[in-house]
Amino acid sequence: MIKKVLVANRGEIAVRIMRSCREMGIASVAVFSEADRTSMHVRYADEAYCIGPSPSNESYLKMDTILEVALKTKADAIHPGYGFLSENADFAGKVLAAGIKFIGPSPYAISAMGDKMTARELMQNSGVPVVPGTKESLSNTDDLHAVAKEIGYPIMIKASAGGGGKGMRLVKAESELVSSFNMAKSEALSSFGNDTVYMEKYIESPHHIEFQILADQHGNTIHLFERECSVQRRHQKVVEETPSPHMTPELRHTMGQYAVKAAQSVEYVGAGTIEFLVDDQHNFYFLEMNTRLQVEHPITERITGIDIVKEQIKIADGEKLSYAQDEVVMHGHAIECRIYAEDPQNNFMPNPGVIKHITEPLGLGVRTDGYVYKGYEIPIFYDPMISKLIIWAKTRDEAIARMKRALFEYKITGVKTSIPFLEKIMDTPDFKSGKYDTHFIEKNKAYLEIGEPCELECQDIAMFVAYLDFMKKQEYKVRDNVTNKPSPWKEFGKKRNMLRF
Ligand code: MV4
Repeated sequence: MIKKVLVANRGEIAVRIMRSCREMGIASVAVFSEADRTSMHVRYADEAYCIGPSPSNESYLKMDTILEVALKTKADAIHPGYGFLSENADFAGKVLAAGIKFIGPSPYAISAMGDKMTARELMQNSGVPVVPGTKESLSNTDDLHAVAKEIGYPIMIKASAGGGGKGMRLVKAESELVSSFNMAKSEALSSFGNDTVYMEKYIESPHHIEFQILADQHGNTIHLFERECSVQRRHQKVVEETPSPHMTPELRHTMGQYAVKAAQSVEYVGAGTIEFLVDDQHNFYFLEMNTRLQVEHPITERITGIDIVKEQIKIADGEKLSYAQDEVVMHGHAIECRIYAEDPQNNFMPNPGVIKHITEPLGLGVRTDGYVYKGYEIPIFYDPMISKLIIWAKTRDEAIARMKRALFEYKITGVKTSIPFLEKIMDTPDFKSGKYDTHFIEKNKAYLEIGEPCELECQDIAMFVAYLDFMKKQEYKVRDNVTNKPSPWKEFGKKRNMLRF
């Protein structure tokens, strides 16, 4: 029986995991770097141990130090969250060798899926459609031109050790082929220490649609439907939703079956995600498998009512899945917006700093998975995502309206956030109609532009006009109806309007 879980992570996902532990009567152990001494996951856990200096490679990536804490605290299991050591097969192996349960798949499944060419081969052998391309790795001596011609331009060269967009190159014409091949190879070598690359046909305007799967140790594998993740910026997801507006019941059924097949091809155990590229004709191709909990898992939880972290822990404890496939039903529509501490008006530069004020949205259908609090200083060392806003409503249109309402209520000062950018996305016609693909942000650049901050002179005029306006209205509009004190909500609104002037 798992009675104590060490969470080898930080931030919102560490808190998320500990919440399920608490509901299950399981104690949690936090590990933290020096920069995270005051972090929420440290406060939330039942015990917490410092594992080293702030840079990840001196703390959250230190396998032996984390194992030492697990052994010392007699943790029965380790949950790796996402990022950091979550897809490190050596770590999973070390955890198991120490007699501790790893809340995740086998080291074999992690390494098989971590190598993109191996994953492609496994899928082909199980009859799961993959993007047309090469079976073998490409070497300098191959006739690259003949291979590329057979696949047909445009093609993509990808690093086998890559994934998530790293080490990819688009080749539009034969003239770029050799130089792209050489660049891809050297990039792959310097990024992953492995220069194996392969070729795929380029799918022009695909949707990124992924299926959540769950598999227990008794041979049961189910899927929890899809997530549409096509709203991305530089391979970073920005908005995710389920069900996908691009999906039909028939396609969902077919892709769901292939997702289960894909997981079974590596005897997968735990929670995992099968990523597909889907084109406008509803052709779909396996892209990669993520062998961990995903950032966007809450939207699936919201439409299915299944606590994915709880299932992960039960699976690791040897229990059977709590649900058969036909017991998994979807209800309504869920959307997630990722809130980053970054400046959308300055090329999305990370904007770490102290949270001066935070008011999070509440009310029907609203969930926030975050970890920052008033007075917290966001460290510069880690991912700048500070929270996820997850909305549920009966229909997609209502979910969008509710998301806009919740984004309006979300007040953070001290650091710049992506909230204004997310509000723009919710207003974009292509998003509202559901007719968008992976080029959405690029295509709607002009629409998503947030007004430049005013020139100084312009700001002065705006300030003056706002002042006159304020003088005119303050008695009955800007004052709180009950206390007759200036209302902070209305002040917020005013400041926004001033910047738009
Ligand atoms: C592709 C592709 C088109 N054709 N492969 C980007 C992330 C990595 N997981 C794979 N990616 C892509 N692979 C072929 N053969 C287009 C992308 C791609 C993409 C995929 C999903 C979400 C956003 C994307 C943005 C640009 C490119």
